[in-house]
Amino acid sequence: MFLVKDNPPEQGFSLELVGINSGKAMTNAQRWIMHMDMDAFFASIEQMDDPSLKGRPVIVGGGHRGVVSTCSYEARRYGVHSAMPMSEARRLCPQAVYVRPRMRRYAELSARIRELLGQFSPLVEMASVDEAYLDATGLERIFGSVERMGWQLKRAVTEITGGLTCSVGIAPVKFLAKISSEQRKPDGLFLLAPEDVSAFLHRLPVTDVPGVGRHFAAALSALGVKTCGDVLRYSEDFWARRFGKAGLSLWDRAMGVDPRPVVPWAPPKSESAEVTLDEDTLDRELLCTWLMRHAERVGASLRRAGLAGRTVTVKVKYADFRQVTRQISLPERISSTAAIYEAARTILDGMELAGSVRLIGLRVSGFEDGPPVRLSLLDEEDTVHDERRRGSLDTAVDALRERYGRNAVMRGRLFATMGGKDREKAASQEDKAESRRIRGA
Ligand code: DCP
Ligand code: MG
Repeated sequence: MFLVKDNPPEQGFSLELVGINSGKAMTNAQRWIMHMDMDAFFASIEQMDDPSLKGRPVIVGGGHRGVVSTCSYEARRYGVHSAMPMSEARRLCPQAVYVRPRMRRYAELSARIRELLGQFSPLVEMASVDEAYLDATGLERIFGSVERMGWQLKRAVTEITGGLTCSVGIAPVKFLAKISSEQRKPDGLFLLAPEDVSAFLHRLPVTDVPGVGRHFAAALSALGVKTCGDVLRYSEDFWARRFGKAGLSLWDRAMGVDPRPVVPWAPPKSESAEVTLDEDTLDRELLCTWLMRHAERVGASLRRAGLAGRTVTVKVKYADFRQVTRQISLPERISSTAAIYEAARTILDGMELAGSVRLIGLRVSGFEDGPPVRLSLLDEEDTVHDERRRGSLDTAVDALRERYGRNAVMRGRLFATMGGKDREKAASQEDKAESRRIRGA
């Protein structure tokens, strides 16, 4: 448990709490979900790390995507917001301080927060880099009340991060907890008690319900449906017939129903990358180039997550859609781009191509605990020496790419052999992977 000195919990975890989600021991207990979301996360970190930025409009963004990642609340007053083109932000708020994202620093603080949250509840779901759901059912017994738990959590987050604030929402179900955490932003706490849910929903704009996008909202507006209260003017049947699953889900939400449990984060079992080529090919050099590109992507993900794997798999799909996979298990775990590439290359070299290839993929799996070590296809001393060099090369490349964008640094092999079209394709794939990652998917 995380102990706040001046507010000690009355007791430790009791055995009863183990079965929080089993639905048995707790049938009569009020279900509580807590949602915490960091305030202007990237921008607040920049302000914390450079105190001269405090109180000033700070806009984090740029790089290859050319959009605003986020901005400080001071900049939001000028109408700047996430995903806005940087050029528009500059027009709206030319006096702001513009900062490039430092993903590694943000990830480090995110991991620290995740670890802390695990001391508040056994069920924590990191929903993105800066937000999490905690199942708080039954925990009022430990903290005095679920609201006190929320305040303690806020204080602990500030302490552990060195000064960042978050906002907390507490409600009986997930989507209401998320909406609640937005009610008192920044640095706020909002508790939606079960007896207040119905009045809260009655006024709640449907556009605030997660999952209601622009198109759905327009269709709802045409029906005169602006709030969750309006949703209930039509029958459940109507919603099912008219909008299918989305309609039923909206009806549920308008009734305050959201059965989704808090699903704790589990480490990935593997990391992979693959590409379907624009044209089928027999060219081994081109395939190797893609393996290098995959090794870079997979290696960078592994290193970011602090993982390393012993098994490397290459997947090849032929023009006639037949698919083969070949894998090797290494004596030690690897995460460096060079080691992953070497292993993949060894596999490809040993494969006879049965026709032209339409897809080539690479996967690293077999993660276990312990420090990442390397490919020992080389003898021991060389391995250590070589991997140290590889490690520092990877660190340098990761740092440069973080700072100047994914395509700022290309290994010689890629630069020499990859045509402009392929290069663009590789870049756009990485953009997609990057945005998935940022969204926390
Ligand atoms: N982010 C991003 N691109 C987006 C949205 C978000 O890079 N289109 C990043 C930057 C944010 C972080 O994710 O700091 C968290 O996203 P939030 O939506 O929680 O936004 P903030 O934490 O910045 O602000 P808020 O106080 O509104 O939560
Ligand atoms: Mg946030």
